[in-house]
Amino acid sequence: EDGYKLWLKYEPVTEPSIKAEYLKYVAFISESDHGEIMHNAVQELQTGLKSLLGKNISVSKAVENKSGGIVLRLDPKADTKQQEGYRIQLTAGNIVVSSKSENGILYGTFALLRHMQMQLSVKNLKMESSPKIRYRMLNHWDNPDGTIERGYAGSSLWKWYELPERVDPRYQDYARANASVGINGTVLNNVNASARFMSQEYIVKVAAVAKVMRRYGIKTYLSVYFAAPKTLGGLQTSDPLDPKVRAWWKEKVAQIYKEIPDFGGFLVKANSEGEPGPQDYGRTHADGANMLAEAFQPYEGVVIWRAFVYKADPNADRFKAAYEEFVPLDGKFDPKVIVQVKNGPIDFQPREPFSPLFGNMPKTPLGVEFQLTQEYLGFATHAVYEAPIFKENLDSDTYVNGKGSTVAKVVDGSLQGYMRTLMAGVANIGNARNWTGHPLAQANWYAFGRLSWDHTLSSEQIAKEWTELTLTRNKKAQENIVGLMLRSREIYVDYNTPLGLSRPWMGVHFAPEPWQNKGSRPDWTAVYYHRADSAGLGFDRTASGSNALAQYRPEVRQQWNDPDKTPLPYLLWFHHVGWNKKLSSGRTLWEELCTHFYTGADSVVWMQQQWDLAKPALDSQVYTDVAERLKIQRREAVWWRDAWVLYLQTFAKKPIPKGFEPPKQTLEEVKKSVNIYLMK
Ligand code: BDP
Repeated sequence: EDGYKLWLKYEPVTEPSIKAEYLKYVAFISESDHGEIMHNAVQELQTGLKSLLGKNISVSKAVENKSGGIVLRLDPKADTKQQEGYRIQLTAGNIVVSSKSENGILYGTFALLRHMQMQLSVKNLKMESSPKIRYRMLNHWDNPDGTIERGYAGSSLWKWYELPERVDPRYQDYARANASVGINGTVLNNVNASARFMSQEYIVKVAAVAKVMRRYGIKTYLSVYFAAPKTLGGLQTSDPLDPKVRAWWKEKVAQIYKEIPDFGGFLVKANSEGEPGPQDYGRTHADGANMLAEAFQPYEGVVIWRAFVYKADPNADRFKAAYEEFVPLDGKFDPKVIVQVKNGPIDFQPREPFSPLFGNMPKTPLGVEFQLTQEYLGFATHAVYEAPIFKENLDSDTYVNGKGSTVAKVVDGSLQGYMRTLMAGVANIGNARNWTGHPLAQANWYAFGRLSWDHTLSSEQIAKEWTELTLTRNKKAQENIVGLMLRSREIYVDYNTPLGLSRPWMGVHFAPEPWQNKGSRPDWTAVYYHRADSAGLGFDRTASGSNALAQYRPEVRQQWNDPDKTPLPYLLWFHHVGWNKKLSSGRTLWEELCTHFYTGADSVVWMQQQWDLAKPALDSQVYTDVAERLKIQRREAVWWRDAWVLYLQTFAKKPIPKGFEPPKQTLEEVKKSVNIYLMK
């Protein structure tokens, strides 16, 4: 078992009574239309049922009076909330999957197969489901040379040098996997974009990939390099208000649609971390986005404009940057623009408060961007199940329209009436045989897809499903693994950034460097974020500090404004707290920090135990792979803990509290080992 099949393993049904139930519906598969997507739904059913039940099932066109089969019924009047929604129920002795669209039929088919893989009864089968979000997409940070920015699972799936003639069969498996969890869009290239993708040479390569995606209801998007009119087009400028520049983009978009008639649109990172943008010409983000939106007017495509911006101002709080730049632009964006906001105000940290932009741009559709790839979560060696990160963010209450104004309701459009709704996940996929490097990281791809379809699902429910579909049907083993998954994020936070710490690294985002104090700009150091000094630790974001809290509604501010009342997981996000201060736990800050660092690192041993308990029910290759990675995780957790406590001790000037064994290495020794990772 090499993990290639992901959650689509379709292992034979073993429950005799369930198998008997399913066998009542294998006389035929009927399809009412011949579109490519429908055709793939039929194929998926055939493959799935062959494997689940050992039956070859043939396709029949007409169903009149026939029973005992599975009917895929495309019906403009189907009783679903959304175009892409589906309904599955028993009708006249058949299992009928109906939808207004072929895409919906495909999603319904995968839902039915999921149900069967979990060996659930079909006696009273009745499922209706519609996506809560319209654009459910992956963002690949893949470069044209095959490398992946912040990718830890091999090289890019996209083989640009082989395209368009050779189309790797793996693209289809990628598309299947995405469709099976409801994902309907993919951005193929890095947000730090190469202008190459706007050339005719590359557009035809992209078109060849898009052709595969289309058959699974997935639209293809590209990240664009804002200065392309100059670098690729040979114009004097890329100023968005220049008529020649506007004409260039119009022509470019038309050229793309000629090759890719269902092209999804552009994703843009502009004036962020050195990328070019409209501000290079004294224009605003809205000017830039609207120029591109104009080029998309004749088509269905959209412009997704990222709000990930911050300036090199030594006195600024990076936390506030996106809000300060974007809120004044509310109402100025073309309706075809969606602003894509990272879940937190800084940058995909293991725990962040929600971005204050959510809810505060009522006239602009805001999408949320999560990071699946584990840039700040231990790369591919640490097991971190991310659904709790996504859920924590989505369930946060912004209070913008009173209690219950959650981020989820902003993002799904129900709170402020956006039609164009978006959830994006920075992909954790590469060409590793098992797709994600760490076998358990597959669950993050799965969870993202399921939540983009329905954000009300719980982390636990998704973990259970994934474990059952992917790892084992043994209930006891599932409990061990699901337990491990559900605690994994908090354990990681404990040994990495407890109590609201963030960014203990700069260089590689892996080797701990909380002491790092040199950078080309203040917010590219670690000390900028934790602000340790002889008095205490943490970033004062109340009125006495940066006052970032003022960007939230009073009800939210109130939760985080008073250091005595701020929940401990958020404490150091908002307060500079004295080392001796007694916290709500009864411990001083120093004691509390040590407790988290030590408990976190020790809990990895617990994770190892849980994994070992499941061993008899697991495939041996998968067992060993994860067991070995957990060993690395344990070693590195201790390393990170030691780096932090030894460094913070130089400020706190206190012994390691009783009950915890002091680190076996000195601070100098840890620094030396970290430096190895930073060498060229
Ligand atoms: C940061 C990553 C950087 C990305 C950037 C972004 O370190 O590689 O380009 O996010 O999202 O976290 O644009």
